Amino acid sequence: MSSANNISSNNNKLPEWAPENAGSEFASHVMSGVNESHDGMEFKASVSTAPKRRKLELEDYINGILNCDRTILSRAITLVESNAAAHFDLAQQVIAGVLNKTGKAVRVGITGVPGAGKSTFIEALGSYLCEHGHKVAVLAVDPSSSVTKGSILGDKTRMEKLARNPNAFIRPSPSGGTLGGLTRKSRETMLLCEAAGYDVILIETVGVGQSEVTVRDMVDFFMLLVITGAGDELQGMKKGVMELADAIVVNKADGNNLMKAKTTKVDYDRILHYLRPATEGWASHAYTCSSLTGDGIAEIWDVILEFINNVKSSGVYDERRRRQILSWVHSMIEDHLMRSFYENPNVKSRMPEIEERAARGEIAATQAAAQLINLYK
Ligand SMILES: Nc1nc2c(ncn2[C@@H]2O[C@H](COP(=O)(O)OP(=O)(O)O)[C@@H](O)[C@H]2O)c(=O)[nH]1
Ligand SMILES: [Mg+2]
Repeated sequence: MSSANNISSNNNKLPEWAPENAGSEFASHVMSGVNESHDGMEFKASVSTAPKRRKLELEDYINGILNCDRTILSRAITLVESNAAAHFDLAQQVIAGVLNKTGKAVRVGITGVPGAGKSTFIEALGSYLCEHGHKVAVLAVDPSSSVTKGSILGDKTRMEKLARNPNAFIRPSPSGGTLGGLTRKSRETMLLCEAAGYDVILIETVGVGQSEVTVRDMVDFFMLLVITGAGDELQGMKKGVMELADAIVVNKADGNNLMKAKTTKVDYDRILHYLRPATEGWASHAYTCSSLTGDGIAEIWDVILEFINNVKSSGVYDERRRRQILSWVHSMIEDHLMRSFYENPNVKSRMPEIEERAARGEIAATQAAAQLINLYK
């Protein structure tokens, strides 16, 4: 969509979120058109010098992912994130082709208010895990990203070290679309990363209502990251969010803040004691850590491992994974039906008029809904 005169300056432009040492696999190539009054057949000079991206076939995607070719993994994720109907079928075939290699990773969700230190925490935990032989994929679910350009984009600086680690793969939040659409994309991205051999998936989400519930429904272990001294002690934290958490981690337990963080931890522990547990058979506790110094990071990973062992042996793990798949199926059906309803031409053309009559009180809301549904049927 760029205008003709800035096309050439766009060649090889790296997106903002690409790792610092990223190569051309992150570049977007824009081919310049033929300028001369010519049929374009013989004139070579106007053709971009950038190597042409080979079109990948289904097999290329599948083999590339299974061999952990990061360039191909990135392109498969782009395919999954595409809103183009033409890409959907191929994306689904790719997923089907690697599905039996998925599901083995430890899936961890991390939420908290902006500034709590989620990205810094992920950098610290992710680096620790890479040092200990794991392969870590970092994803984000951020429904606000289409408006604010995404919090994880600014995180490039926070995750600098991790982004350079060959055993880490960081993918920013897909932009645009409904929360339902973002959820599908994130779930499918997670599966592709697992098939590529990433054995720990860390999913960051901003604490804005529905997205916590969404991520809770994608992961095994869900963690709430909090800080001390942000106004009132519990930062207006909703009980509902705490009830989703398998652990509450008081971050920034360092320097002058260390003692306060320890007190805050005790406060949270007391509250957790009275809440319904997020996971059957697991008592959620509060912990402290510093993502800056690394203090407490290893202990939190130990808690996650203990949790996984615990739920695997009790059967809660399998049961949750099963439920998550079913809720995924249902949410895709709902998404599909909603779209097909609102895009139905009959519904579309009569909707404004029927809505208006309902709004003016000429017909009951129930009647309006029934009329529209009949038009759809
Ligand atoms: N002192 C201290 N600062 C931290 C810690 N973790 C994060 N920060 C700082 O808090 C700010 C917000 O961190 P960020 O990771 O972007 O938070 P996010 O919005 O939750 O992802 C940054 O300036 C970080 O350097 C920590 O453990 N200790
Ligand atoms: Mg962040």
